[in-house]
Amino acid sequence: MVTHSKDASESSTGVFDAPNGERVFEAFRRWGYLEADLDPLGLFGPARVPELEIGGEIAEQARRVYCGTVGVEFAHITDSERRRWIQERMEGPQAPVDQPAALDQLIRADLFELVLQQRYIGTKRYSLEGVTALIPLVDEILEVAGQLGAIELVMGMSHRGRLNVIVQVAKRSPEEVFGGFEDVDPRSVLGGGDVKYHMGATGEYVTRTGARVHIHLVSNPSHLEAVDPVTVGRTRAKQDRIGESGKANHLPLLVHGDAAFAGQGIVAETLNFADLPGYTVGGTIHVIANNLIGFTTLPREAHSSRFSAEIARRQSIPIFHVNAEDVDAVVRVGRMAAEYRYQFGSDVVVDLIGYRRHGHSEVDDPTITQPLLYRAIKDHPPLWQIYAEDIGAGDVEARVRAVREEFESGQEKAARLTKMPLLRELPRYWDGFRGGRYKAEYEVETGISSPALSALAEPLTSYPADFHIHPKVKRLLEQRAEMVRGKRTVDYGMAEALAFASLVKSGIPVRLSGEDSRRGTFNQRHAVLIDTENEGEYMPLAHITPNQARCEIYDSPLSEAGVLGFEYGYSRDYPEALVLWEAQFGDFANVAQAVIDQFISAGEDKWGLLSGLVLLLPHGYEGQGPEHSSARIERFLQLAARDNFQICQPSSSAQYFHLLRRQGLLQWRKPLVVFTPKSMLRHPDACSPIPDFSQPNFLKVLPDLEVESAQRILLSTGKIGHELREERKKRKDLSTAIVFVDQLYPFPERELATELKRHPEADIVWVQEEPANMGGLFYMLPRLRHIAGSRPVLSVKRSASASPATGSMKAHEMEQRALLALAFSSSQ
Ligand SMILES: Cc1ncc(C[n+]2csc(CCOP(=O)(O)OP(=O)(O)O)c2C)c(N)n1
Ligand SMILES: [Mg+2]
Repeated sequence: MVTHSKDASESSTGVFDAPNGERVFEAFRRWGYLEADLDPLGLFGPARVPELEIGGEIAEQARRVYCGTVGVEFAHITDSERRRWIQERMEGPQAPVDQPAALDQLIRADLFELVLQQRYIGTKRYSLEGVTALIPLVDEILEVAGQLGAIELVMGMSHRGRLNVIVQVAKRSPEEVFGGFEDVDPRSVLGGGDVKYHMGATGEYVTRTGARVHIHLVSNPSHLEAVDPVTVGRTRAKQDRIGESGKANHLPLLVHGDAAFAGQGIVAETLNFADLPGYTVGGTIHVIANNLIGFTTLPREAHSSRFSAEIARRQSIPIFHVNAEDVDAVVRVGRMAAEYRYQFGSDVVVDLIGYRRHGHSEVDDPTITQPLLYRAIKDHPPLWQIYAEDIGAGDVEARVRAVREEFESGQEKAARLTKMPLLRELPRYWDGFRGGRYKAEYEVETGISSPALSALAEPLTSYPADFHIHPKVKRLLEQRAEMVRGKRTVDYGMAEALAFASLVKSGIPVRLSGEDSRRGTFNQRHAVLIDTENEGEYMPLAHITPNQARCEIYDSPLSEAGVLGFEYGYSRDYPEALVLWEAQFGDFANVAQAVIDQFISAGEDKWGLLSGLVLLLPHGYEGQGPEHSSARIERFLQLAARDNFQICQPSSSAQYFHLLRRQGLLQWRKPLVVFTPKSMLRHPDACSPIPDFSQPNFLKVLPDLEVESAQRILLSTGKIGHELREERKKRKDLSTAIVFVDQLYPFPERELATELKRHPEADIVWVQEEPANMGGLFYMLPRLRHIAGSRPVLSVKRSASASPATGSMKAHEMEQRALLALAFSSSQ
């Protein structure tokens, strides 16, 4: 069991009865980390591993390598070359460490916290003390990465030590960070902004060999680990911008808390991106700033594994546990981790095990919950003192005094600041894009002439002569060709393909990902054709014109929070691209609620950061049950304020086409939530004739020009509007106008007012499929009443309900009939 070699498994006396050198080493390579000396306070005692009860000189040698202050888990890595690489690094000669530099970093890191503590008593800063070795660790990673081609470190981390990292790694001046504590001019951020330990920062790091590495610390919310996929997505976009050398140039580094790493599922989702073609970044370096506590919770209650890092073991990647008080070992692990990442394009985990000097924050008293632990910590010297003694640095007091004075004078300067310092610069590719309030002047024409549409349809419906096409797909492509020739109306699948094709043709890249998005959940997209003989792939959208922009469509892993976070991140660093995430059904978007709430809806307000991400959320009541009916329109409407995003439900394929093009073409960069159809994808009422694609614009409100001076106006959005039209036809009703609200937010007040004026005598009725406590009702009624003046505004909806829809198809149909009947008759 220790080795896979023949003699070991067949030995009748057992592996350990007759140890030879190799077998002994194998045992330590596999189990050594369990007996390693990893905890500075000795509270996390080593495990006893019977397999390692071996005597002799060789065992002692192996023990020195694998049970010292570094414990590496690598026996689970499937590729023997990678295992050998780690083995050689661990067992071979150790690289020298620049000890004076490391000492200086520790002094700076600890003193920074000390000055903050003394000057801003009673404020939270989430001190790094206890894991200050993070700074020399990251320094070494940067040192290596700088030599191997990195021009930027994209870093995601939470609260712990963040301010310290901004000064020691991003190299912002202490004065700028202290400025955040001064809370200068609060009026400038009334109702917006964010706390100082969430704001992003950028800076320049110059390595000891003179390489310059840009540091980008990503803005993050309090929601632990939510920033992980965002950071990886941002990195991927930066890499894609560069092309070939991107993966070497932009290195992602995630710093995790130990409790959060073990507890938050989004960590697993992010780790899972590592080798997926649509998501890989050539390796992320993960560092767990492991203080063996999460707020007041100890590891034994935080994870069912010995180490918080174990979730990473499902992947074929190494985990280096290292005692945060052996600084030389920490630096060496930093070197190995960075070299490994560059050598194999792999993720790697560094578990930096230390302690937490103060309470969770500095206003928290940890002696209430961990009295003994904090008694021990109280007398424990800071790391720079221990290290200075270890390396015989002699008198460091002068250096400590100088650093302290530097920080104190920075603090004094900060106290005189009159404006809150901004710690980051935006990359140039954001030049020219706008956020803030919507202005009509931003609008662009989105229509395309018929000949131009035909020119796009040709490559969209073609494939190489030797491609073995599936008969159903062949038929579909023939139909799509007929749509553009005007023989049949255009469905949503083709409308979307035309929108994407037109954008890539004009140089705007398109990236779409979601579960089963290449074919499409509803068999509607077929963006990638599969050869029936050899499963070869052909993507027509990649063959529109020779110098077109990139079009990428990926089947995502089965994750919402992770994937949506990734795509949000991607959109942050590729504003020129149309970036879309598609939910399998709109319901599932709530699995990513934290990404929606914390980033997509609030990112601009909190951090001034824009995104043009599109969410495609299939929505509609079709009798499929409580799930698969609602994308929760109400939730998005509740989040909408100050034009933070756009919420639309295009009622026809041409409207969908114009909406997508508009999002790709507008300078105004705002997230776009689109409620997309399911049964209506090919429904004749929602399919548009080709001339509609040449109309100039997306219409926020679709007027009803069939009826004049109506007695009743039914306002609705999405599928129900089409059902209302059908019902009207059945009833031969000539006095009811049906108006589609295709853009719910920003509220199309002017357009709706025009429609209400068109029928001045009519009753106004908002009709929705959703129950009374859901859908657009709460949002629409006050707004409609505002523009309706003295005219009554009624509503028709399902009864309020705890779940979105009934589980019975029959009940659904009855409800739907009742809704339609009420829409034409109700007077309440
Ligand atoms: C998703 C989420 N749940 C809960 C919290 C509240 N919270 C903030 S810090 C913290 C403890 C974090 O422990 P750990 O991950 O070990 O990091 P540390 O603070 O020890 O560095 C908790 C529970 C949060 N911020 N995010
Ligand atoms: Mg912790």
